[in-house]
Amino acid sequence: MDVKDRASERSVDTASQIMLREAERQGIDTAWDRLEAQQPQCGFGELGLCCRNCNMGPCRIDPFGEGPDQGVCGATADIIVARNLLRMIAAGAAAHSDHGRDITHALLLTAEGKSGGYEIKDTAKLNALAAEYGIDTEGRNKEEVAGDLARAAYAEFGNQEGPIRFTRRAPSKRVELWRKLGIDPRGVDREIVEAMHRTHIGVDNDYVNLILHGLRTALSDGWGGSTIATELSDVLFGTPKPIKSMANLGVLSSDKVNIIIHGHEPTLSEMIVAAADDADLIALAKEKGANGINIAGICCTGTEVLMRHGTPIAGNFLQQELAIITGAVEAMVVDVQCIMPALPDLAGCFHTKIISTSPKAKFPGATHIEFHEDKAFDIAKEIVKAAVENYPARNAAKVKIPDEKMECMVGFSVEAIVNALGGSLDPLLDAIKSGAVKGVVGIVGCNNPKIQHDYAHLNLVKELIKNDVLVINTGCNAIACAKAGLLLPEAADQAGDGLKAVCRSLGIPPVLHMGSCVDISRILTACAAIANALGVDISDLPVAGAAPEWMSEKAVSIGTYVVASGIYTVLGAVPPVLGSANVTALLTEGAEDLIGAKFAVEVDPFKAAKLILDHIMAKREALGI
Ligand code: CUV
Ligand code: SF4
Repeated sequence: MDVKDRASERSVDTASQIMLREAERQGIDTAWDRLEAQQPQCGFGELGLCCRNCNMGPCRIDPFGEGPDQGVCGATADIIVARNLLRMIAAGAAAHSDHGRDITHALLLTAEGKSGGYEIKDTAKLNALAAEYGIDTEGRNKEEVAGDLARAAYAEFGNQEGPIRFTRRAPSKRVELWRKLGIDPRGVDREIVEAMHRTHIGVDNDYVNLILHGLRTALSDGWGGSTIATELSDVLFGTPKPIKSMANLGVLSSDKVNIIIHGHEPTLSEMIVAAADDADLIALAKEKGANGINIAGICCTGTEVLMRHGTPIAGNFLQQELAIITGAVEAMVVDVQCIMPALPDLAGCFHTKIISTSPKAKFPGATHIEFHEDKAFDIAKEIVKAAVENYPARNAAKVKIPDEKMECMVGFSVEAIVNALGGSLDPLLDAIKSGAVKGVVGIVGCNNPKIQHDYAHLNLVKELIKNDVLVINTGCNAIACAKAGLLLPEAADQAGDGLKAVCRSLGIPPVLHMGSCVDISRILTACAAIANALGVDISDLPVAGAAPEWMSEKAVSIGTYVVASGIYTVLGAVPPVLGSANVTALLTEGAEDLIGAKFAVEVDPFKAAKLILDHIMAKREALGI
């Protein structure tokens, strides 16, 4: 196969195709090549049938019924598959929630006057959250209130009993159902510890009981750790409002110092963006022959500063390696999550410095400049300085920046959506009732080289808006849509007549960018508000979720809390559960009776759109609209 064909088979994104051809020309391997080298991937793993939970194993179950049907301890396919899934949920919930905890810590330091440069940016949100937590605001300054809020949220991570605050945004019917099933979540730390306990050899051996705890653990992430991450980030950095920016690798500059921020926690990216404005550092950049400092993001941390500052976004998950191959990146600054361990070796082929910053995430071969919130701005300046000083090492002959970038409009927090609607959700509810908007679908999640890059994301989104479904999105789906021009009011031209008219009258895109992965909490909050306004449960709404190209354990936690919240969810990549017919049936059928929503798996985005549209029409009919 020639080089051109391979690149266009791997991605639908022109900028990525250009860089994939460049990688091939230079003999550089990327995730796509490493996926090929992994073929055939382990069939037991694919089905979820291998267990390493004790040292009598590893054990595996023969899916064809010819080999053993139990592990050494007697664990069956049902037990092994359910335990493995629960561990994936626990890991994903841990990632989101540890992020939330770090934000809480930063808010606490800021409230106590001990942070290195943060300030409380959104007092209105602070007061609204304080009211939710029953914290007194009368006659107190914002630091006092924020201190109490941060301490209350901090304590909830380890909440042994009782509800966690933000779960009570959900309709009372939903909360009742969680209680009845015994899955109303406690603190996320407790749920994760219990998940690890239950999956230890010889503890929980009932697949239904295991999966139920999976729902509870995921709920403690979605309505707990993730919502805390979102809400406290808004207090500290400002609640996003619609703002325009640019997306794709073409945002890299040919004559400025390019710094890419990649990872997740805005505590770091906010400060890097601020430090890049520092007059001394800009002067230093000029002294080194550059025309200034250009910051661009990858993945979720890029999204955080994209929606709050309009910082351009260079790409989504599968573009992290491609960005380095442009030869134009002085530093890629990383913190935690979704950062490929392949980066330092790859950067070694160029002048790019990989700068790791988190004590939790070190990368052999990277430069480690440890970031601490109490000295945030000073450390950020040190990091930016290291990047600037690397500019003279750039080899102009190796620079190849694809001339591809697209304008986008981002930052539709729930508050911003309500604002765009003129102060209440009513115009959206009316549009849904009249059928101008058939329903609302949240499309989220990663890229996965098993699926042509961005293909499933874009086609599912286009198919839905064409059928008058309003799409809200986060994470790597949002970045895919940004690059394709779908996050612009003009994209309403691609929508059906009903949605087109609504978008035109409000001046909004048919695809609303709600933020990073932890901001799927915004989608939960929006669904809860809509359900409460209509006096129904979330599971009654004409809404759905989808993760067309997911890969991370975080996505498993997300999908699970979305379903546990009553939202039908279609996955575009097959999760490792097919080894158990019982677990598969529970997730894709039985869950409906249990919690009013279920999973579906559909790799083809056009068929996935059809499943979602059928679901939405059925929900509309049941509501009598
Ligand atoms: Ni947190 S989890 S690849 S960056 S959406 Fe993107 Fe989003 Fe998945 Fe990671
Ligand atoms: Fe094997 Fe059971 Fe140990 Fe798993 S827990 S490795 S199935 S003996």
